[in-house]
Amino acid sequence: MTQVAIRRTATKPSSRSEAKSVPSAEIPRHVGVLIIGGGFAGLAAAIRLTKDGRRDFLVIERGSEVGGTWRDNTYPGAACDVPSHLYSYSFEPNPNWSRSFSPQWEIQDYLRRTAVKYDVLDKHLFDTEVTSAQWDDGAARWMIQTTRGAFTSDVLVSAIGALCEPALPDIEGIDTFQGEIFHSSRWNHASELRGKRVAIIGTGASAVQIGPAIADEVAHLDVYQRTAPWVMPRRDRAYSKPESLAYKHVPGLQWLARQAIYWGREVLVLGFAFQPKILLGAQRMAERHIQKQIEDDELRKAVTPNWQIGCKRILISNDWYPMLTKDHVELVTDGIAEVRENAIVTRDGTVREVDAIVVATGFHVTDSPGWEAIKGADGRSLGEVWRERGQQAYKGAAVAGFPNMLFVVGPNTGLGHSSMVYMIESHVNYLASALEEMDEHGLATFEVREDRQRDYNQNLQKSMKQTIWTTGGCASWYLDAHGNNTTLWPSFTFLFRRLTRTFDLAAYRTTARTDRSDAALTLVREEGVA
Ligand code: N01
Repeated sequence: MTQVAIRRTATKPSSRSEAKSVPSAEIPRHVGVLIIGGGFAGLAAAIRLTKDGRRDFLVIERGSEVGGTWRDNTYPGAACDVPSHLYSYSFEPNPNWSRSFSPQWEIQDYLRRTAVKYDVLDKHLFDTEVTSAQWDDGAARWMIQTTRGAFTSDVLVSAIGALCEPALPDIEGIDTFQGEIFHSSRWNHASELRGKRVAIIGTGASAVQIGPAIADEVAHLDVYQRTAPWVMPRRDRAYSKPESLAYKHVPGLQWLARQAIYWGREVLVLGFAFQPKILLGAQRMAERHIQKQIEDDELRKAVTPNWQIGCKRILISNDWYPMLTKDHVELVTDGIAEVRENAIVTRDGTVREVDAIVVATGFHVTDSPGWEAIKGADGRSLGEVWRERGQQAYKGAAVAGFPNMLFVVGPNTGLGHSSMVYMIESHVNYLASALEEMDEHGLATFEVREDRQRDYNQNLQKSMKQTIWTTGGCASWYLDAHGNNTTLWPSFTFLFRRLTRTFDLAAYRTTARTDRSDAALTLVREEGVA
């Protein structure tokens, strides 16, 4: 089997944030906190540290500007499927969202403006990749190698995110394809699809946005569907000028809108996590969406999933089904057997000639190659540790064996129903609280206790058993190689907020600085402080 290479061409250069980052002459080689990743999570952490008066930090970002997944996913039709009044920072409401579900460029622009406004760009090192991060127990520091030299830090923050490493299909002959081929998150804007025969592999959240956006331009479109997704109507609309003005000038109005969206979505947790039967109403609605938009019985059958709604991410689109009914669009449900120089061949032997292939096959979520680079106290990488027992952390934030390291949204912090920005801000609270505790108690190191991590994850996996993601009869990227859901938070998000409000020192082993002014850090092992 062969694999297609990742094409890294997608990012459109930024007008604003590229202009500013750490001046080369002033790059610090040791910082208090080193943050990997400058997406929604890394930026939130940088802003919080700055607000707390901590300027001894650095954000290392492999892209050329802030934005992470919103910088990378520039494919046609890219937009958020969580309303923007909720999918934005609580401390930075934006009254000017153009519509309820903002397009990618608008979110990216929001992130650029926010980074400028909170004056954190001079703490970012762009176009720099972390190649390894190793905990040094003797020095009580992280030793970080990057493509721009070595750094050390007291605390390491992983704000890498789950949807950044494209998963490429392992299909026979795919690397022999002679036409254009690229992953949805690495869109090649130099490529001209107009008038071409195009194939999309995959029918997930990315594909249902890409398909309708390119269908009318291309000569022919083949959509390769392995598993039919549930698709609901997209209740999107443009905001009027008076509405935006009201959001801007009426105190509390935007906050109220945000609260209404938040609680409207939080109710869904009852169905996802506690009583999946509640979601059957939503499934009937999705079935009616198919009936209304597709007349052909064969096609209706082909797009109707055989698993319960909610088991995988629920997609929203008003133009996916109408697109599939167009004469020049074909939904291919037979599996792909091989790719040739100019064609895709399905298992039934049909050869479909194609000029370009869009690979919309998702991301490495539970097996990210990024975890291989981070090595803990015993020299083993996160990848090695997590391959053994599945990816897990205490409160999604800390991993035993990896001292002084916190995630901003790690394992089991993902959501299927609401805004990840809410989870990000919860974890940023936890990080800020950890740094306060370190200061207050004069700590050199903290490391979560193995038993606390184990108990936390056992309870979490117990809750997971009753969720729709386990009982809904589907295979999804939420599950890892052991069959456990190590990606989603299985409860109400306000409970996660409460859980991460303060750093609970009792769950950690700590060491104190005997002499806080001593740079060499003489360490005294303690058995917990709180
Ligand atoms: O990826 P996916 P995505 N041969 O993993 C198929 C977020 N997101 O990029 O279902 C053939 O969902 C796979 O088939 P199957 C959001 O959280 C948000 O679309 O595994 N097909 C599936 O159909 C989302 O969940 C937004 O059987 C193969 C598709 O490829 C996450 O990103 C927009 C295959 C992959 O779907 C990922 O979405 C976009 C193979 N070898 C993304 N391998 C918004 O906010 C995989 N597939 C709007």
